[in-house]
Amino acid sequence: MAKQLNIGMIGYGFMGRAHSNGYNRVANFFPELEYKPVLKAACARNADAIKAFADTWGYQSTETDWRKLVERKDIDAVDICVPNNLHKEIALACAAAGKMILCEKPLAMNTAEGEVMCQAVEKAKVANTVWYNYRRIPAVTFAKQLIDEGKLGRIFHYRANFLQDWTISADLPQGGNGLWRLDVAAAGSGVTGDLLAHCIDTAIWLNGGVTNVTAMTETFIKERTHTLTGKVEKVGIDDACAFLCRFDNGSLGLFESTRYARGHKALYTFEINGEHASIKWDLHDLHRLQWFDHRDAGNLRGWRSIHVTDGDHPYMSKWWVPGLQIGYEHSFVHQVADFCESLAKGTPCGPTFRDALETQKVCDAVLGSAKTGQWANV
Ligand code: SOE
Repeated sequence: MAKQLNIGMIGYGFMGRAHSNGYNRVANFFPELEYKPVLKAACARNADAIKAFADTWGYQSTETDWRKLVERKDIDAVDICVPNNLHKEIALACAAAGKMILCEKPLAMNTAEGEVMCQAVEKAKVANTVWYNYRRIPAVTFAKQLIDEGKLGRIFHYRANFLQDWTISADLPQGGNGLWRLDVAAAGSGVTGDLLAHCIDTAIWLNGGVTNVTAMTETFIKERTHTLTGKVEKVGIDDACAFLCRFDNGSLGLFESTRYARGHKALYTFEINGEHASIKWDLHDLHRLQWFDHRDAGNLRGWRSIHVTDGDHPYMSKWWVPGLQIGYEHSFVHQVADFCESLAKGTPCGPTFRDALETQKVCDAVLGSAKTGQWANV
């Protein structure tokens, strides 16, 4: 019989649902796993809201004080699914209590906080991971395999975008449910930590470390009503950010993110150009990987659109039959599966806190460069 992995969830927003879905479905599709998540408790300050969430997703109990949840003897792993300004305090309490941690991205408000969190989990030797879920979309994992096999050869360029359009209205307040992402005190930054952090995590995973960056940011709407105070307050987040970088392997990077790209809801794309081949991926068409191989016969050369749904593609043998695709939510199921497998093997489940700290360092360098107008080392 599988060993129980008792989960305590803190938070109940969009990500709380995505993670809970991952815990609930993993045992059906990865029945061989030695560990099986059990939804023990969900926690939030609002007792009615968390009760409704717990009932919907199958949590056995609720708490309204996260410290109580962290102290509970029947919790093995805590899922930190709250705004970024609470990650550090909760993670330190979890490490002190010997709890494993699955932390929503970005790891922290900044590198300094992230470093303290890394030291705490490493000292306590508790398993930890950060939910940079896009690594586990099969087409993205497949890109990683192709790169690691050397199929692209030397890499020259890495290009990524994450475009949305949901904050264009000046009437949108900052702060409170969901909209804490617009409040610098809760989020730490805007699109850099929220969206580009995903692109940076994938880029470091696929193409290695970033050496230095030069960036620009803009805040288009300078003041918004704050939901918590009711007052019109200065907006401290970056609405848009673009940066150039050099990777440690000598390749050049170009990244852009905004929440003001009318018509784009969650357009995360990347393109990598290597000596022999190029790859492209697009979150709006997430089950496909575009591949161009210069080694093909000249008269057959062209972009191939690989439908990443076959049994020999990453994770796909766990799902339906070849040709039937999966979606966004499955990336979370995969991360839970990999976390459980890592526990059984006693190996880290990437991105660990230490891996995610690298992304945080790039974000800090980007924001620093945007302020000074100078190149910044990572
Ligand atoms: C913001 O809109 C957001 O929900 C991010 O917070 C998520 O990390 C991203 O995956 C989708 O967009």
